[in-house]
Amino acid sequence: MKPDIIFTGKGHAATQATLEAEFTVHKLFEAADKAAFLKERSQKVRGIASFGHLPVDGKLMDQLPKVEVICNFGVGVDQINLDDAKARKIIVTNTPDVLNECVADTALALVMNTLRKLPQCEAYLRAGKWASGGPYPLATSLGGKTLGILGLGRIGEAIAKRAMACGMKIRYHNRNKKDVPYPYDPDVVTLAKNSNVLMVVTPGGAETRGLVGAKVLDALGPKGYVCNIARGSVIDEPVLLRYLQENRIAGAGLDVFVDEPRVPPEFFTLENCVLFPHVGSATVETRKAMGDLQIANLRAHFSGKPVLTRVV
Ligand code: 8YV
Repeated sequence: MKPDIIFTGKGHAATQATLEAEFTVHKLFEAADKAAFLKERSQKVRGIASFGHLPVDGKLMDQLPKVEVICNFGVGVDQINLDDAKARKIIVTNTPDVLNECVADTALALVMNTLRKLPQCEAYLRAGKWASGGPYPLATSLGGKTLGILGLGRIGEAIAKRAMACGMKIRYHNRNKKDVPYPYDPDVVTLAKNSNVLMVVTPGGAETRGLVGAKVLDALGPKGYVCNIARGSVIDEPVLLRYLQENRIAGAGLDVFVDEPRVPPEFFTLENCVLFPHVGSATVETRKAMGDLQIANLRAHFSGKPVLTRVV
């Protein structure tokens, strides 16, 4: 008998196809009446494969009391209430490590594009302005600048390596000092003060909500840049928008937003920011690796083995 699992969102197609072959899949995201959908399946669903932003909280867990495991597609599990899962003895897994290099590539691209304004340069050329308006205004070099990494985990370390190859210096702030060759700052305001570019890599969720707000942006100052590869929620988005509009910081590079895929349209007309549609891990290779890990976790659990990458 195939175990019954729920898909919370439309996700990686090949991963979902494999899961559909091995499990009896119920697509919550397609249900018009979600409460009725869950009620009908409440006694048979034993697992959740989470894709995307739909909150997986105590309310959902209580509607599916037979759930034993939640396997997320993605390293960030901020949409899953881990305390609620723990209280119900539900195992949660994610897809760490397999995306580190890819996300770090995107992070470096954000820094480079934000300081050098390369997307804006290209738009200038495509708009036919080069011949009429002359060269695009000079941008800012990466070399010699300090990249302050907020959240020096495995992805942060991969970003540091890349930034150093471009001649940047690295500092960081984490809750705890690590055994790494980079200077540590005791809080995020100090990190911002000591950095030219602040790179947000810290996980999303209640603990980091709005961590980068006015005080941090003031510390960064009018020549400072902020880049975010983590979660939109870590930055106070309305404050950031105002600081960009008023040139109170030099620029921002954003791969993530508070209410994705909706982005406040006021960002679209600003010259001092570079915007990516959450493509940190978005390559064929990396998404396959993430899907394989999610599948492996589900297979392990339902064949009575320990899961591979347990969060709680
Ligand atoms: C993906 C991510 O965009 O792993 C994460 O936490 O944010 C990204 O890699 C996401 O998981 C895909 O739905």
